[in-house]
Amino acid sequence: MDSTVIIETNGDLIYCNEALSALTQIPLRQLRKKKNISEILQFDSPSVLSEEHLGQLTEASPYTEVSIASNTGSLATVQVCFQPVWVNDAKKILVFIKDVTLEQRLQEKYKKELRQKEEVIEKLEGTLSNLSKKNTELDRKIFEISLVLDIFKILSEFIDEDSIIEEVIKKLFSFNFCNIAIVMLRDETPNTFAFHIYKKAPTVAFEKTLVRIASDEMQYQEEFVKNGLLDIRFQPGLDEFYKKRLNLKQLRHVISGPLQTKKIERGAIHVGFESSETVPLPEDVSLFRTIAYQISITIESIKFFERSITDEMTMLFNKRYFLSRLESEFDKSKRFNQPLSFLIADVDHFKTVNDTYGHPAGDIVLKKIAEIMKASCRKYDIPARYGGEEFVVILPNTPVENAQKFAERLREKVEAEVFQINDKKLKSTISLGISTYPQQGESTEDLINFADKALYEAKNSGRNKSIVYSASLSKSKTKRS
Ligand code: GH3
Ligand code: MG
Ligand code: MG
Repeated sequence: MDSTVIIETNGDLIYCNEALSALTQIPLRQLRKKKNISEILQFDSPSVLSEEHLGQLTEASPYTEVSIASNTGSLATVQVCFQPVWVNDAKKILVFIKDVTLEQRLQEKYKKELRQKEEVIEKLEGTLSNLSKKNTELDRKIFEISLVLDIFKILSEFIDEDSIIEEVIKKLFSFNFCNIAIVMLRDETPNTFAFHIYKKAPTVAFEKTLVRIASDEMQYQEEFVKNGLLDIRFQPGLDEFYKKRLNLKQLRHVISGPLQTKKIERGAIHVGFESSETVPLPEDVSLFRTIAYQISITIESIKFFERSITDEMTMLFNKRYFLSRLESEFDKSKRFNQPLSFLIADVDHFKTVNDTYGHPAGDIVLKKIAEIMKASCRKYDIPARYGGEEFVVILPNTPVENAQKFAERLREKVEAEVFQINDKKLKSTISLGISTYPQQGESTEDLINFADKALYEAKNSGRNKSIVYSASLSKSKTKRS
């Protein structure tokens, strides 16, 4: 219900109804004690309530918005209309007050809810875009972790430099990390670098070409290794080098990963995309350089290990490694019930070679015999230098007949060899003793001892021979006894 107030033209209150009390929350009694309407209604412009204005009113004024005092002190907004009436020729004013606060409150409530909804939507949109960003980051992390894990697997499984590098490149290609890889390695030829160029190919893992470059053409490369990522179109020297010398005409962005550690400096691997606009990300550069560093560390430890098990002069395995392998191969043969053969070879009258041609000539003969032995072995045979001019070979899963055939082949090859020492040619022979598990020997010591006795027999019965140990030799001496 609207509030109704009757006032004199000077604003003095004559009457007000209960609705006004409800609107203002001022008890009716108190309201009726108020003298003038200006104590209840507060216009921005006081002239609205002035006697002049109200006295001149001849008809109802339009509704206008105005603040109204309340018991709580807050001001509500109402709409007010002044209507002149004449009572016994005296002009009175009827004031109609419409409560718009409810409507306004509803509107405000609605606006607030709308604002809240907008905020929720805004937050949701933020969360969504954050989620999609996180998703992209997660995809990248999964990519990096999978690639690094696969590469670590390669590094732990493969035990030679070439296989490690090629397997890693295959992996990089399969992850579409690049479609070109250039492996730059110091060559055996002095002052030369070998560039192994790998191109991703549709049917095979890669196509490979080799280009040898003299090191005085390499100044661009060194700079490159330091920088990590280069757009080679803007490196005039490098651009020409890649186009003309390496025949890579459409390569643009190249990441370089040095193959070096604090102790070794092998070269570098460069990767990129040929015939593609793909620009590597900064993360790609650091990821690749980490991979290259891991490859370098692995190669370094492989090289150290290889050196620790190799006889430097003959490049066969050394005695320490041979003894440990003999133990493990012996155990394996026992476990899998397989034959294991073993042979010792000793160069005949080697002292005479030294005495006649000199010690360096003797060395050349030993190296050549070692070469022959290595070339005659299968992948899983273990040839080693036992000491001085004595060699041994472990022949896993080999019965005695095959071991003897192998020994004879070796003996014949050495016999046939013409050793070239400067301008002189000389001939040499070897004698061999063979023992086999399980026919002979309960232990590795037995195998060595019996092969040695057989060797002694070969020497005693004329040299340039191979003899298989038999029980009849049990009483005979060993070569070194
Ligand atoms: P046999 O037929 O009985 O085996 O006669 P041999 O002269 O080979 O036997 P011996 O064991 O008396 O001589 C081995 C010689 O091998 C003695 C040693 O100086 C030589 N020798 C050992 N190691 C090396 C080496 O690394 N280089 C060279 N040049 N000679 C070596
Ligand atoms: Mg000898
Ligand atoms: Mg000897």
